[in-house]
Amino acid sequence: MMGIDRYRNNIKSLTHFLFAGCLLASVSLSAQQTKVLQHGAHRVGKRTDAEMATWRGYGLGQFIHWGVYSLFGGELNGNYYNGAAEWIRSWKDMPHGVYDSAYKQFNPASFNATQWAKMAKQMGVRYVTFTTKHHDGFCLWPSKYTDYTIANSPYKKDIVKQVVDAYSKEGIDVYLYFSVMDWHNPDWRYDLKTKEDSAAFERFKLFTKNQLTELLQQYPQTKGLWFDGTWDNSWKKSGAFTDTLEQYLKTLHPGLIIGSRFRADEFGNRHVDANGVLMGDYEQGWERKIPKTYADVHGNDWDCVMTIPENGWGYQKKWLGHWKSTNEILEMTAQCVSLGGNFVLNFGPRADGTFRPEEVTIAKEAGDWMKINSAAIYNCEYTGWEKQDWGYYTKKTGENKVYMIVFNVPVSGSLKIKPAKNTLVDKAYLLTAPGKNLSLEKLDYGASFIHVSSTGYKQPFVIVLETKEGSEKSDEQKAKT
Ligand code: 16Z
Repeated sequence: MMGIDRYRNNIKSLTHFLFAGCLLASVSLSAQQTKVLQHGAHRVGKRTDAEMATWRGYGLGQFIHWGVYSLFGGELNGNYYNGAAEWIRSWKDMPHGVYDSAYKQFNPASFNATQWAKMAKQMGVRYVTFTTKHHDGFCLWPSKYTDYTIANSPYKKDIVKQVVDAYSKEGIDVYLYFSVMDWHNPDWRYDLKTKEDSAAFERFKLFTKNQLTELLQQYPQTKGLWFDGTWDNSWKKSGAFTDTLEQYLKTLHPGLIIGSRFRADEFGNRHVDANGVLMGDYEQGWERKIPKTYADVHGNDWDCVMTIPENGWGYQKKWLGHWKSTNEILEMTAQCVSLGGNFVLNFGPRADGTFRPEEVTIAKEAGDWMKINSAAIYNCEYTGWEKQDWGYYTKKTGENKVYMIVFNVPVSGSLKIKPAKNTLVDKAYLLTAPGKNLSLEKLDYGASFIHVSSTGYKQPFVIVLETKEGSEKSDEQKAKT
């Protein structure tokens, strides 16, 4: 999806934009290769407002998948579904009648939103994305536009409200996951092939707009919406509608953050429009994968959503295959932040409202690390320094401070640093020992070594580099080649 062509297109559009001097309804206006779009991107480059700056600084987030699928945990009558547990309704062995009436047993006796929020707070996450409605169509809030909601389960109480309130109280920003694709609504269509399809989908679009309006009105603390299930032809053919709806939602809720997965342009392009420009406030394509280099993110804001097991988001009784260790998760967090993104870790609570022990342990261990090291994660950005093998650099936004998050100490114990041009390292010290400067051994080409013990580490550690502007007096012999 994110090839070099798109990168070139981005540059091209940006150039056009700069020459055009002002931004009208469509972004780029000249040249044969650039299309005039009514429903393409309405902005080139990152958002510059305070809400988006907050989003950019989060560093670490939590995702929660919870719903009717959690009752099954990937199992039906002793047999295990091979796919992701939250997709079990689509299993050939699953009678729809069985799945669609299972909500009558959804009664999470041990659900305690305050405990969830406290666990997330302890872990150090600064935003949460919560499933209000997954593909099965079951609403965890009492929507007045369908009967298939929590209000008609034995539990009855509004779960979305409890989550929004409890997390907000802990100071964690709340984002609502919403699947457009809805297997329960008879008006949902994968494609629009007949007049009847189009008529049904018109009703579905109104239903979607109503539900989203309802969510924003009932949970005004919401900072953004995380859309899913927007990849089918029916939605791709509704570019104008998706654009109008996005603008309407933002009018209703100024500052609202919506990723690139929501809408399509009038040609059915998703994420990026026909001119290669991102549609949405951040790139939402980094799902279970992380960019390797800064060039890969094309100058966009982005976050990576990640599962602990290999795949699967909802509760799965039998967690087969590899599941990530806390150190792997910390490394992914550091990698994302070093490339200017956020890292969002998914949790799939059981149907009774409790978290499995593996998730509790990871949250606890990650939180213990964050308590000591979060300075290198929060409000940090890409440094522009050449990546080294020991780990990841992050830079405190607006400050002359670079963090080295060290994961791999070489057998020599020598950590190489090579600042960007015009930057010098003034001081280096362990984040845990600010008064005690580490010595920097100067090398050629503006590089230095910091020497540390080569063994004995159980977790990544952080070295702070205080930087200043300037360049080394160049008396070194450059190689003649
Ligand atoms: C491979 O096709 C997929 C994979 C995952 C289609 C949808 C998804 C859903 C998951 O159920 C989960 O909600 C994830 C965030 N989403 C993209």
